[in-house]
Amino acid sequence: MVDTALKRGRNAVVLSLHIPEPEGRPGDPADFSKIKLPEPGEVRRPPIEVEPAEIRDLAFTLIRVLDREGRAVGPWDPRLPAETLRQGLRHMVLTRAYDDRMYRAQRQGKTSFYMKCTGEEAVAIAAAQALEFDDMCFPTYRQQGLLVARGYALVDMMHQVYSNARDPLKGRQLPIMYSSRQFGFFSISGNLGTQYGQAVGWAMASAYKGDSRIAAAWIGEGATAEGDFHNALTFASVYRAPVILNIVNNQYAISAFHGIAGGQRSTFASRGIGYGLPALRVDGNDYLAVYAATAWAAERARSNLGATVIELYTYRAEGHSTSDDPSRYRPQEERERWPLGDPINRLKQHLIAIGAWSEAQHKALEAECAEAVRAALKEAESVGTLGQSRPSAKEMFEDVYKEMPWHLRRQRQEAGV
Ligand SMILES: Cc1ncc(C[n+]2csc(CCOP(=O)(O)OP(=O)(O)O)c2C)c(N)n1
Repeated sequence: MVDTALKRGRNAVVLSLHIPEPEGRPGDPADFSKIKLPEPGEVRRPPIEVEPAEIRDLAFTLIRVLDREGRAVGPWDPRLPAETLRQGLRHMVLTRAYDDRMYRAQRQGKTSFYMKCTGEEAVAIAAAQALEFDDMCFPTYRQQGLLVARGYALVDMMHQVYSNARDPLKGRQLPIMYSSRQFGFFSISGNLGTQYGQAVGWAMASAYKGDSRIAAAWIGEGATAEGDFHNALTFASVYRAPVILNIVNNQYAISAFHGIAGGQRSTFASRGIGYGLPALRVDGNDYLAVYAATAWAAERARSNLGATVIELYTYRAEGHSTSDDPSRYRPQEERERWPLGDPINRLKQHLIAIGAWSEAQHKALEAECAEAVRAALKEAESVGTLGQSRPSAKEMFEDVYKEMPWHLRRQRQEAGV
């Protein structure tokens, strides 16, 4: 037997683990000075036929379109009509108003749980607008903006959050875990990462059937540490699945900063490189950049060129959920210091810069969205909030078995429903 102690010698280095540390803790100044930002318009836009190996650098930079003055610059400017931009702005303002109101409803004891997407609205909304309505979305709990942009009724979202008698999901999901086949919104899963494999599988099936629809999936940067993420990328790459694989890097996974998922070692976009996938890193608070990158990836997918990984670089402006208090683990003024600003303010500023919007119109839009939320809430609460109203008990026996087994028939009889 070899004496390993002897082989190593006396001066062997004592092994230690590296534990990533965030830049700041509560009480520290918010410091984003280490973030290197290319200028807006600086990053090239390759043709969709490009070989992934030729664009590896795009996984380490940041595609930006909007500059500080609100101008759209560079090759990624999607040159959208003002009407599309105004629609995007409306969807974002409405999503924020909905989130604010439902957060308050939770604090008032009307539901058990709520999650906002504040500061990340462009991620879902610009993508929804760049995709076709019948493309299939596999979201996380932070892409409620997809439903809003696709025109799903706010009141139905509220019924779901309240699990009341009109809950479209009949009380079978946690609040905010929406699902709508009709609106191409796959059931949100509480188990992080599962949607990635499902999206790739759905996209493979679409190609296998000779369909024309593509899939898009979203995952948080924290959940990229799950095996599901890596399995999905393998299949997406091998079979050139028509799917867009979005990674929403909002810097935090509850209280764990991005470094715990590997964000200090490399960019999240760069994970695509190992799988031979094209990977773009995009300013997620820049509505135009998100739209342009999604459109690029969608065109690739529709041309049988396969999957694209997109890291959307953004910031979770508020708590993870109503069960979280970010002041316990991050510096206070981070939100104000985030170098890429707020997606709503930036699109608003752009529309004003091109003469297609005004402060007065913006105020009116905010009031209109607040009113739409208020009216929907009134309707939802007339049915009932959590526990005041519930789906009929007989629902729990339905939709699982084609032929109800004898023991369930008996239980149903015993329950008298
Ligand atoms: C498989 C699994 N592991 C852990 C959790 C608990 N959990 C819920 S949300 C969350 C953080 C996810 O962070 P991230 O993926 O970055 O997305 P974000 O919430 O920031 O949008 C964790 C750890 C879970 N729901 N499922």
